[in-house]
Amino acid sequence: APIGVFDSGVGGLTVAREIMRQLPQENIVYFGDTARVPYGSKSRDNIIRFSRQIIRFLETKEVKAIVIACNTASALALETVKEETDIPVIGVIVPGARSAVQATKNGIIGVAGTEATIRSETYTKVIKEMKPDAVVIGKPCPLFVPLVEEGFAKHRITEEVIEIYLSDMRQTRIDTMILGCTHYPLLRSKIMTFFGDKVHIVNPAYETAMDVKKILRESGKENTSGKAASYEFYVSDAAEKFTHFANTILSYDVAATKLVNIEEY
Ligand code: DGN
Repeated sequence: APIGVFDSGVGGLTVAREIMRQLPQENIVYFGDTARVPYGSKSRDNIIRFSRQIIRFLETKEVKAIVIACNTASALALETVKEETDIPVIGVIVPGARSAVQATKNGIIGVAGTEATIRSETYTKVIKEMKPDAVVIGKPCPLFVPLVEEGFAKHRITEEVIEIYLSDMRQTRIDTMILGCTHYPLLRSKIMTFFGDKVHIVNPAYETAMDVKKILRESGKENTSGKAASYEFYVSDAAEKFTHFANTILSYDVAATKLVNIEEY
């Protein structure tokens, strides 16, 4: 059985990529909700409704585990939707928070994410459960998403936007910074340059893939068939644009992406 991975669009491919790297034998069914992206500016009720529909769709693909690659959906919907299915559902927030708590020395942690993720304060709550004396400084950076999607990740305009959003954070004493949105790992090198080497940068995708590995191992559900893994990609709109973007970030060749009417689920 495959692992289901979903996101509001293309960004979750950074998480899928990490699962491909760390679990090269596992099949993946990816769903990107390109018709309804961005989630970062939507209400909690809609993010829960979208996540439910996608989980129902992934259930028809008989997935053995579901990874919510989207930070916004992990922050607002995970707790609700995981109670509604027997399939293990893994979000990116707990793994990202754990990695930051392990890395920080002074306990001051920065989180960049969408409006909805930061407003929900889910990262703050989860970090404080692990480390009650931690100080968490959140910053919404909504323009990062379209910059990445429009191919401006390496452009100097992105450096300016990084400076505008993150200058205040640089004035604080954070020693660890969570890239709390699927797209931000694609800006990692520019963000690292901006902060310099005193700040440790956390990519939650990496820890999430480790968690998936652990859960499959503990439940005896690892794929041991020895066959090469297969990957399927579904979206709710603009399949060709998705395929093109996927091919810029995955080393695997995405030949075609299928369209799904997600409102039917
Ligand atoms: N995938 C979203 C996230 O990780 O929060 C970012 C894209 C969006 O929906 N705004």
